Amino acid sequence: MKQRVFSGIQPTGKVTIGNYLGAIKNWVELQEHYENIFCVVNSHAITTKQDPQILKQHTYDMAALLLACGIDPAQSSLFIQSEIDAHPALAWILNCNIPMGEMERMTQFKDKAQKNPKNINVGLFDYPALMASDILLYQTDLVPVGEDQKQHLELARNVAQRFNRDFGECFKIPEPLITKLGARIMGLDDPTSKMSKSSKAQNHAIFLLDSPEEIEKKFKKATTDSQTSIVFDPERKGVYNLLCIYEIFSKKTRDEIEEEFRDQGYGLLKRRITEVVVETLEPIQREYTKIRSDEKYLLEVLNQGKEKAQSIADQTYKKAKTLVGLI
Ligand code: AQP
Repeated sequence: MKQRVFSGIQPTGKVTIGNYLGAIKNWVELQEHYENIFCVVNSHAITTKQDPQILKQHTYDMAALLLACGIDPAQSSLFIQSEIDAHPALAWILNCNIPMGEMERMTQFKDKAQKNPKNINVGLFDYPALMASDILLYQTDLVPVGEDQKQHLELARNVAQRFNRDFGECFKIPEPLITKLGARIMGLDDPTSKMSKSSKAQNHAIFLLDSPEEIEKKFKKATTDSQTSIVFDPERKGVYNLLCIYEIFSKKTRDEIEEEFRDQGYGLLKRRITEVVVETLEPIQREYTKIRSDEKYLLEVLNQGKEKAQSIADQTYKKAKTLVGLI
């Protein structure tokens, strides 16, 4: 029996190379080793302001893009979170078993609240309970997590352990799946902040569906510094970020890269990054256009994913409901 992996991504904007390198690429590479459940977490997306029509479109775009990146429906179930009612239903039961203090410690809420001061809603605060529900519903063994999600996974583990102790065995306790190259990609305009799909800043992110001209323009404008050497120095945030992006896309070692750019300027570095990113994204973009124009195929894949996911989710939810005495 393969171990089960669960992961999700929010359709909150156009997918960035940060999402690709930090999450999607790893999902694709891992998928043959595990039983995989991947979810477009659109219910999480509404914790920040969304235009309903655009959200709907981004949800299907995201599903098509995941397939274009290599998520294989024969190996992985892919579905849309809001299509399975057990997600918010279990989140409610979990809510009633999470102490306020534990939830208040979640640092991502503080970050997101700072970024959205006009819309600090209860859902944003409660996001980790819905995420715990997503994971626990599927009796998940492993969750691929980046640095910023570690705390949420810990909360999911805590609530599962408490629930099993207080009401009886119900949930598998999920473990983090730490991947080697889970790089955190920073904004090209500001290398001190994470590259994010919902950022509105110009030249902040490279999107997976950007044209070669857009990619070239954004890398050209990327923040560097006034030094001359091109070396992996985390203190020189702009250059370090570009080198990390180049490292993953080019699959070269750090020594090879430093050798390649010895006595060279940032112009060459930016040209080489542009080349390798354009070359990598080109087949993904071609595949995306094909999949996105075949609505029937996309809906078939999502339905098939939903059916498989629903049968597991319903079983877990029913058990949790019975254990707490709900009819
Ligand atoms: N810059 C990044 N570098 C590496 N990994 C990243 N991820 C996101 N940004 C980077 C990873 O992508 C996955 C999907 O994340 P999400 O959609 O659930 O939300 P997020 O982490 O909040 O992603 P964004 O792009 O920053 O979205 P918004 O702008 O809506 O907040 C996660 O595995 C995440 O680690």
